[in-house]
Amino acid sequence: MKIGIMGGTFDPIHNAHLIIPRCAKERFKLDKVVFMPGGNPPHKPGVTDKRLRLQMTRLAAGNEFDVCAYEVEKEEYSYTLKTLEYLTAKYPGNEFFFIIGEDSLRDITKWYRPREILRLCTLLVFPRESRETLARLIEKTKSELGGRIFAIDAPVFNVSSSEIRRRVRNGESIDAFVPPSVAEFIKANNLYAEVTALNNGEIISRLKETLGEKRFIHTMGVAETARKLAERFGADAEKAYLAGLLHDCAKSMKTHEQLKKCAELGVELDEYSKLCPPVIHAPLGAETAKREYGVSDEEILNAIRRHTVAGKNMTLLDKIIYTADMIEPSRDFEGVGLLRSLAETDIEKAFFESVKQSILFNIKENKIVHPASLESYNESAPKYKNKT
Ligand code: DND
Repeated sequence: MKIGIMGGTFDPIHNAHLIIPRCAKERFKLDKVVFMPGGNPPHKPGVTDKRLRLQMTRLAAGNEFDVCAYEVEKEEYSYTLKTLEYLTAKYPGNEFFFIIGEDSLRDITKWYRPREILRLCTLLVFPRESRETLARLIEKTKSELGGRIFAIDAPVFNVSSSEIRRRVRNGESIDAFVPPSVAEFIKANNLYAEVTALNNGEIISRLKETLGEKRFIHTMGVAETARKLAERFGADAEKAYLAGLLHDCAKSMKTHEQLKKCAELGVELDEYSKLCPPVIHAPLGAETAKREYGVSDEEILNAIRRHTVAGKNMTLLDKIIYTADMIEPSRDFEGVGLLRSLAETDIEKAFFESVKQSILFNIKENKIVHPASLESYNESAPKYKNKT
């Protein structure tokens, strides 16, 4: 059998994702096409919950296509090579065709072991920019990686998941871009709508009621500063603003209340966090943002989760929230001027110095230094060794 695999994050699935396998099936005489939603895509942090994406994929596929939950059921990163190894072992004697768009092919050299992927399947590629650019890209990729790569001869179909998310956020219709069942699902589950101005307004009113005056002023300062840093350094400014707004949303509770709520909500605390109560509001804040403020974006939730102790492999958004929390206008401590001036031009250095100052402060006060902060410091320190 000739089996097409249509892999994707599908956040959300849209009409191009359906047209592409239809064209591929017809032109390459495939026996069937299976949709493979990615559970934990290595290249896209902060995507919508995998089960919701799987459900949308199933709705869109209807009776026309199969949907395989293999990647969704795994906890590890969804590497295409691993999926193809699984499929070829489980269904021997079949020929596999992996179906992607031109933009995916452009990135494929950065995927996990692309040469081996091309040994296990034929790539079928749908144009995204133009037929001509795709033809050139296919030649270039074949000369770099070898293997069988073919263009699906079809016109460009200009729709993207990010455009759909943008439209939902702005209250615009998505009916022309996704199947009706997917549009209904997005609406029913309130997906992609959390960063609208109205929701931000509601969040601000609620924070005003729950946080004390000083913390509310600090929170607004962090949100505004995070937005500016995101604009300056190329992160998503709306996500930064929302993460800034909610970073301290669980901080007004007393420690015993925070611990009780962590237990109720299943927020796991490591041994150091238990010894160091001021950090608890970060993981609890992420869970509160999710459950009480309706935030589903993992990128935002992670930035909230990591804003007190930092850690290894911080994303740009994580670093922005951490730094904004240190430098927002109402902060006044020795050293804040240096952090503010670094944050004008270099977010990496501003973040590194912020972590360093925080560690030094804790040491000076004989307080526990969470190992995640040290890991974060150690990760960047070699870059700045012997440099002021
Ligand atoms: P995306 O996140 O780009 O999917 O992932 C596509 C596939 O690449 C998935 O199976 C991933 O697991 C795999 N991947 C990516 C990165 C690294 C690795 C694997 C690795 O193993 O290291 P989207 O939901 O955004 O889109 C699905 C597909 O549809 C993509 O190939 C995209 O290019 C294509 N597409 C269009 N093509 C033409 N015109 C349009 C399109 N909209 C989406 N309008």
